Amino acid sequence: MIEFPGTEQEVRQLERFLTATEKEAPSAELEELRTRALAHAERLSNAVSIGFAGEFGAGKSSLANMLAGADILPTGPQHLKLPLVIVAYAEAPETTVGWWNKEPKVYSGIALEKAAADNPDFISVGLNTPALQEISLFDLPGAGALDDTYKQTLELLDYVDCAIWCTNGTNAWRETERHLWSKVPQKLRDNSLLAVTHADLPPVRDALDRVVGRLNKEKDGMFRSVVPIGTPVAVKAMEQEPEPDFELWEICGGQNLAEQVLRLASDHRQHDLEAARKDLEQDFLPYLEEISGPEPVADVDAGGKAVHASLESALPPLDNPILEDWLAAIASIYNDLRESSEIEPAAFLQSCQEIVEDFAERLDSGAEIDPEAGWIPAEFEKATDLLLLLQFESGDAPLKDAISILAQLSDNLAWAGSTVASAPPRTGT
Ligand SMILES: Nc1nc2c(ncn2[C@@H]2O[C@H](COP(=O)(O)OP(=O)(O)OP(=O)(O)O)[C@@H](O)[C@H]2O)c(=O)[nH]1
Ligand SMILES: [Mg+2]
Repeated sequence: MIEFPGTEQEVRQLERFLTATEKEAPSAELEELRTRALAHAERLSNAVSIGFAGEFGAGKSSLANMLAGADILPTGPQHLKLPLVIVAYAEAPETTVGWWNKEPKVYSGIALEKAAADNPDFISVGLNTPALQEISLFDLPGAGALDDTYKQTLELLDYVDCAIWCTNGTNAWRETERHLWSKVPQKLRDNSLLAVTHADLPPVRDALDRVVGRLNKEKDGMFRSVVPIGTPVAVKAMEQEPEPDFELWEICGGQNLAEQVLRLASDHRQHDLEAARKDLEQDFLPYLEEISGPEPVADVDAGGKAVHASLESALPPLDNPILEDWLAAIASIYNDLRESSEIEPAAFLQSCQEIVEDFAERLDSGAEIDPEAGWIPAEFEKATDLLLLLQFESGDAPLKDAISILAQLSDNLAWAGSTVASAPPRTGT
């Protein structure tokens, strides 16, 4: 099973950086950091796009349908003439008609024919298929050897992260295809597969080992791998009732192709994720730390005792609902810790950060604290950033720091959320 790496935490960190720096005095350095952070956030928030390209009738749409698990794209010689069609995730089925230079139009349901009549530059079909949250499919129009469609294919390939070049196994990897593919940027070629279609047809099947052997010798610098596939057979195997014919699915190449596509997309995502983490660690989070002020000067050794003391100082219960919720949230982390001796430091820090972040939002939106304590929501925001930073450090020290931060915030809430305002001195985090 290929795992698709999650991006939520990194996206949240990037958004935090972007929000926190929005109102900072502009400078060339900050501008460059923000542009970079925005690009990472966009990349990690979108599905990885896979382009299906190849000459006319090579089997692009059939293959995209197979992977989408739906008969969405028209196939065969007589089909409706379509521009680029994107199959992507949507809550409810919808069809978006798009142009490069004007506002799109949206129809509910799957309406390819109606969309094509608008003469768009591209059409996007939204389906409620969970896998499409990770991967979107770009079905390109067929490429001809010598006409404008050749240029159009190259232009559209600019929009995809990975590609599958479909070549018809009856006459695989012709000179015209090689010529077009040689113009594709190396970066995309490194993220592409060569799918040899029609592998189910007897003449292709009989010569398959020899053909794939030849293509494998040629593939270096061109494709990650060469994958034969008999698409209609793979579709039939998956449609078998009461359950798919897994043996047939494997024999016709469906299993291998699906695995290779998933691995391609997941490796691409991992690569983007690592690039974002590197920038967060080296640039964005240190910058945040700089503008959020120094780290808290807390009695680190006091550790859990500090929290204990703060709990005691919060009792007997005053009329302070936000503090009660806060203490319950912290108690739940301690319970998790007690129940599992193997809890990872990073997971503990992340739990702390999530709770602080939730309360920062709650404080921002509600009137739950003393009007005089308007500075406290900012303390929670700063603490969220600090807890993020601590996740990049090793050893026990970050855990102790995190506990001190929680203790400090408890003190703040004990004072600010109480209707009996017995104010302690205003110490910042
Ligand atoms: N036997 C067999 N037929 C296939 C295979 N792949 C596609 N076909 C058939 O080949 C024809 C063309 O397939 P499409 O999926 O429409 O090809 P396409 O590349 O999208 O074509 P254009 O969009 O017109 O360029 C259809 O009749 C498909 O049923 C395959 O692996 N095996
Ligand atoms: Mg097609």
